[in-house]
This record gives sequence, structure tokens and C-alpha cells, in this order.
Amino acid sequence: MRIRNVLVQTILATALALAATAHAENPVFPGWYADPEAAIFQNQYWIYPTTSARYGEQTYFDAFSSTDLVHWTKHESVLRMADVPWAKKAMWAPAMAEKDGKYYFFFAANDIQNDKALGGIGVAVADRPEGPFKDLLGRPLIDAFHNGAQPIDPFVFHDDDGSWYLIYGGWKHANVVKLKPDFSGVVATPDGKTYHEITPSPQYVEGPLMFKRNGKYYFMWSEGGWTGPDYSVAYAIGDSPMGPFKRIGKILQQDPKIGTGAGHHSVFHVARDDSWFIVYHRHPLGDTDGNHREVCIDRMTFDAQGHIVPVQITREGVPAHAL
Ligand code: FUB
Repeated sequence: MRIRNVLVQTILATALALAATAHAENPVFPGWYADPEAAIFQNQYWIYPTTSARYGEQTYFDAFSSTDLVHWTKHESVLRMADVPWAKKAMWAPAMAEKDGKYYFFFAANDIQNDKALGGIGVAVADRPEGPFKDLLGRPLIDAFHNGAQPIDPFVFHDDDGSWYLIYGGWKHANVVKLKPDFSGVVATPDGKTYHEITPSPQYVEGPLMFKRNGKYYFMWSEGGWTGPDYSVAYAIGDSPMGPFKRIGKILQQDPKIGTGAGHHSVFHVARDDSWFIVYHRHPLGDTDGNHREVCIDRMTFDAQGHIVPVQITREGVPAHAL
């Protein structure tokens, strides 16, 4: 009996030690996926990526959950084109929000080229992070170009004062717009304007993101072409979600020894220990198929002045990190 107890204790201790030293690898899960959206829901890490395939095959989104950033569970087809009546192809770039016990999934669809085409940014809703998500409005939330921004690549930002903002835009222009509290539309700000352009520099291309840290608004985005090696991430810091934002510099880019085209990212912020992780996609070394994009996670840190320290992309990824 005593020997059995000792044995059980040893096995338990070994399992715990292994869990503590577990390490992710990059990519963090198999498959061609891009534009990863990072969210923390129900005390778990979640990643919602674009299915990286030809536009006609981008008809569903899978999601991935984890308790430690190392072991990931796949949730298949959490949002399907069949559940979005107006979507026909090219479903891209999830952005997630939790509000009043519901989960909201913003996305782009149809890759519209002008205001006559049907498509743009839509929103779907579910009772659980793993879906199934269903289209909320029966039409796009943003269905036209404003300030030159193609309505793609949404990001949802919840400010401390309770306001919800949608930041989005491709074709080298970024807009910020205030959302109605039920996400059924957009509202004008007191100056009467609805679509505020916050394009920070001529290098801006797409994939915007915002977070607040120590009272400052960090605006991040992707530069370069997403199919090529130079895709990368840069950032600015401002005093309001409406800007102005002035480019500070690049913080994520290819490493010719590790991978190329590192970009279109999002971040996990773990409040418990104020740690930050950057979640992004990149191409495997030597692979020139633009859709061969894989999701990776590396550490993101700040210097004493609050600037983001350029990220070292790795093959090893990050150690296990409990929430
Ligand atoms: O595959 C989808 C598209 O790729 C995104 O919306 C772009 O930002 C690029 O990452």
C-alpha cells in the first residue's frame, strides 16, 4: 500500500513538473491559418484565425482554445458561410467581443472592390465562445468605402468609459468608428462625424489593432504585402482612440533564419502578472505560396518608456503560461 502511495505521488509530481516546463512550438497548432484574433474568454485563451486558402474556399472559421498557450483544442467551423446570408467568399480576419453574456464575432466577407458590391464587415453572435455563431443583422455592418478604407480587417476596442469602437480598414487606410451598444450599427461622435480616419503613416496597409496601457492608446497595424516576405507590424501611441497617431516603428518582421512575412497579429494580455504575448501569422521558410500562413505566439515586452521592444520571432514559442 505504502509503495503504491509513493508511486502515485511520484507520478503526480512528475506530471506537475512536466506541465510547468511544457513549451509551445511555433506554429502553435497545425494547418494553414492567418490573421489570428486573440481573446480570453471563460478563463481560457482563444484564437480565432482566418482559414488561409483561396478566396472561394474561405467559407468557414475554426477556433482554438487553451488553458496554457501550449495545448490547443480545435473547435471546427464555429462560423460558417451558410449562416451569413450575404457572404459569398473571402471570409477574413475575426475580431471578438464579449458583452452581457453573449459572444460577438466580427469578420469581413466578399472582398468588395467598390460600393456597388455586396459585402464588407459583418457581425455574428453566439451564447458560447465556441459558437455556433449566426449572423446578427442579415446584412453587413459596414458595407461601403469611407476615407478610402476597404471595409475589411475589423478590430473591436472596448474603452474604460464603456464605449465600444470598431477599428478597421484595408487599402492603406484605417478608420475608427463608434459602435451602437447592441452592435447593430455605428454612431456619430458629438462633432457629427461617424468615420474617423486614423491612418498613421503611408506605410499602413491593413490589420489594425488597439489596446490601452498605462493610460495610453497603442495602435498597431500591418505593413507590406501579406503574400510576401516583408509583411510586418508597426505601431504608434496616442492619447485618444481617435488619434492622432504617429508611426514609431516596426516591432515584428521576418527573420530569414526562422520564417517570413510575420504580420497581421493580435495580443494576449494576462492581467494576473501583466504579461503580453503577440499572436501572429508567418510563412514557413522557403515556402512561396502566399496562403501558406501559420499561427505563432511569441513574447511581447515594453521598455521603461512604454515603447514596444521589437519581437524576436522563434521556433520554440513560449513556455506554458496559466491564466
Ligand atoms: O486572408 C485574409 C487577408 O490576408 C486579411 O484580411 C489581410 O489582412 C491579410 O492578412
